[in-house]
Amino acid sequence: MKYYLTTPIYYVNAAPHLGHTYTTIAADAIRRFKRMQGYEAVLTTGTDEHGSKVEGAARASGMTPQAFTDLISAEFRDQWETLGLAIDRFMRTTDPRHAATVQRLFERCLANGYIYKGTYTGAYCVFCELYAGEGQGGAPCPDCGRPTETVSEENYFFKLSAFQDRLLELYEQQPDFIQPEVRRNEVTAFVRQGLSDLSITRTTLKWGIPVPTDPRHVFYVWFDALSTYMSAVEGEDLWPADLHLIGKEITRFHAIYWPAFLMAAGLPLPKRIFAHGWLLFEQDKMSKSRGNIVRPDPVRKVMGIDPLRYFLLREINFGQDGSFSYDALVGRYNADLANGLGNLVSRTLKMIQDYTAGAVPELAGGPASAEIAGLATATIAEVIQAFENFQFSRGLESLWNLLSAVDKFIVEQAPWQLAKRDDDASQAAMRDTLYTAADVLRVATVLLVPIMPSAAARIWRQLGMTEPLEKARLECLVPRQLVPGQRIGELAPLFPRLEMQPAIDRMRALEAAELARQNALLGKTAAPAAAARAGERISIDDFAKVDMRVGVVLAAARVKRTDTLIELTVDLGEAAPRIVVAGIAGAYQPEQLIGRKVVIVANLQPRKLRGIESNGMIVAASPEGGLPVLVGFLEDVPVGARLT
Ligand code: ME8
Repeated sequence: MKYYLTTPIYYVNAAPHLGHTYTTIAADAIRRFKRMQGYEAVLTTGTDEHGSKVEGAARASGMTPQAFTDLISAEFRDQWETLGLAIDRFMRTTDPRHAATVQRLFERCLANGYIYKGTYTGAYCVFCELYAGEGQGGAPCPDCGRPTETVSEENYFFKLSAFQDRLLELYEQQPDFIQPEVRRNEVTAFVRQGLSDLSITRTTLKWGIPVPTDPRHVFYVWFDALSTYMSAVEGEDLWPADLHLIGKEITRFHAIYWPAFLMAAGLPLPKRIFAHGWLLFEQDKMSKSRGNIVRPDPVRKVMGIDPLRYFLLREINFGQDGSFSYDALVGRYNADLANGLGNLVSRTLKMIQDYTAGAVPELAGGPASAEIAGLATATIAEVIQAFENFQFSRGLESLWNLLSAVDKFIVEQAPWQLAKRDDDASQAAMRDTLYTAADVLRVATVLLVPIMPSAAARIWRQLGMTEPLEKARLECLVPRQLVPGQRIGELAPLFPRLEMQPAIDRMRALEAAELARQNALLGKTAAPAAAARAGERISIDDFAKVDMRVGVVLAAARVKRTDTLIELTVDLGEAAPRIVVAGIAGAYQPEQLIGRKVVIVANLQPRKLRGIESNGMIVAASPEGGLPVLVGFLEDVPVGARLT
């Protein structure tokens, strides 16, 4: 019995961050869960390496696209390995095996009459690589809000419009094809409005897979990217996929384009697409373009990867958006893992060591322990059911309710008092309590494997279990199977308590170091590198290249959907005022800036920030760890004066 699942293949224009990690951890948890149900589960991930954005990123870092993609793809692969994620297939879109699959898919669609050549003129968002409809560009991109551009060129088109009815029928007949429900409804409503044909090739671009019948064209974005799910398992008996796990922003491509491509090619469709919500950080979607990224490795170094897995899957309802914060992470770690699970394990096993000479005692079968066993039976069913539906948080909540019930049971039974009494009834009750607690820990450990595989393995060893944990099957999991007489293993702390602030400070410091490392990798000027160069001398000619001028702020407004940017209209004494976007919203209110004299670097190349073209940069002091302070003058200076 196979179970084939995939994550998106991630763009290599950014290094891996916690957003990518979230999906990949969830996929790894599902893979482990399916394996414990006896499936031969196979997980594919990989990297999406073609397209103009990647070409641009490579250029910006002074590398060839191939060298650049090799580097960043390896970064993803290494990241998953460091985090101990069980990836079975890692496919790159630059792999020749992948090109062969894309070309075959195209040829099948062509042979079946679903491909034609045409001219497209329309609005296109370069950032999202998304067509925003026919006609002229300029309007905001429906996804990111940046202005679209007008494009016109000869392309190969895919007849997406021919699939409207078949897609609606698919959603109708297989209600769980798109999950959760909210995404299914969105997609259905979108398809009902009618579908336009889709341009799937480009002649302007070189960094892509050539169209087999017309190599002047290369495949563009989604036809190429989606095929990875098949190319990764070409020649194996794994297609169709059982699950494509994705973030919600790419639902449309997976739930509309992908089944349509496959229908056109006469190939089997994936069984399910599950689109989870966004991981937010500082109230916004965590993403490279917003610059609000956290990386997983600093967290791993401070508390291990299992607590991060637990946090992400417990804290956020899978399918909905949820926030990441260091406070919440450390808070949950201490409450649920250090004080909760970790404490219950160490307390129970320590008592077995002290009161029953390190061997699991016999079960005497009192009513209180029977109640716990009953609760454990119900919990097993609840957790399996929840995980089956990817409701990790709900499953973990049930499991922690069981752990709390056992905690309470231990306190009520007070085995430390029973142990002191010599009578048979007290001794039996003490043994009953310890057996029951240890047995629930065995049950909980098996259920925890998908979520915290290494912690589960450690608890398993401490319980002295001899059966390999990998062999445990969820359908065989029943309470009261712990064998009396089994010697417990060596005890060791599982989740040492963390001091909140020092732990956060350490993660932040590691995060800064990781950011600098990634920036250096991408050939960007990282903060530490700039500081290192601070001692270097430049010539007067170098300085003369920088045109700094005095300006006065005429208008200022916060840029929508950011906490950092202000759009300034600045008069530099030129024919028309300029728009300058500055990251100073943390330090200044827009109204404070109006009428203020500022210094602008006037000869910088224009740069788009949040869709707004910034023509210059405001000069400010940037104290380490503090807010920016704008440069100003004690004496009056005329607008347009040059700084020399
Ligand atoms: O879209 N919250 O690649 P990508 C939750 N190459 N998930 C997040 C996230 C966040 N803040 N940020 C990223 C692409 N993700 C295409 C996919 S598939 C054939 C091609 C995760 O690098 C989430 O899974 O932009 C999201 O869908 C994916 O990373 C986007 O990765």
